Amino acid sequence: MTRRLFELVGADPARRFSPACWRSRMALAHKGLDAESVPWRFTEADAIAFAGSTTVPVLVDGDAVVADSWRIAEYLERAYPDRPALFGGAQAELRFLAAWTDTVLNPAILRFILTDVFALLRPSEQPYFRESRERRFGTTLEAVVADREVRLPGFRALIEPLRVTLRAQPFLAGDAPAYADHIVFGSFQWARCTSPFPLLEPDDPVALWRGRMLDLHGGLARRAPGHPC
Ligand SMILES: N[C@@H](CCC(=O)N[C@@H](CS)C(=O)NCC(=O)O)C(=O)O
Repeated sequence: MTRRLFELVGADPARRFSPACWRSRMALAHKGLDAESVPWRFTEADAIAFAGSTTVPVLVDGDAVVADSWRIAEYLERAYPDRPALFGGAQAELRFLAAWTDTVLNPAILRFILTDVFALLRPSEQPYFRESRERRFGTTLEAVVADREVRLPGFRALIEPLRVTLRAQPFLAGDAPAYADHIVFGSFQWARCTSPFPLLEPDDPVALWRGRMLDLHGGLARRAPGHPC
């Protein structure tokens, strides 16, 4: 297969857990495209240097090399215009959703799953992860997650806009899923693939939507190694 997607893994190459990589994996599936998964680890900067990137996802599609999940979605929309649309004319508005997810939702989720992510990494990667994340948070990984039970109601309140939207319609994009859903789903799939911590009540409209997303494309995301939810 000439199409390859570099996806973040830890010790287990089958456990793909990056939120940004899941956006791209779901975007590919949305377009009806498969891509060989190339497992990539935090300490393997050299392996993606050809793409001019230090982060994944990186998509190689024939001669095209595209890094960054947003750029990958734009590329797929441009290269495969006859396949189901990702943006549906809402590309400009979706920038806000992506920015909210990157700067509000993902940092909030990370404070619940940080030590669980650490535990999934190879021993050789753990020092990089611990040092870089402890520098970012200004404290230990363990201290970041220590009060997660106490913070749970605050997290559930934070995602009220998702809940309100999903009470009114089955998907963030409307009646059918599209890139709006893949953006946010990547974050909940990141949590599911790394941590047993229950972020959502089972009857939360966001949890019910997550279940619908897990079922898409023959259960592509549900089959991925993760925790039941
Ligand atoms: N804006 C980028 C973010 C990519 C990103 O931060 N990827 C993470 C994995 S989710 C990564 O590769 N991190 C490498 C590191 O922290 O060293 C995108 O959406 O593609």
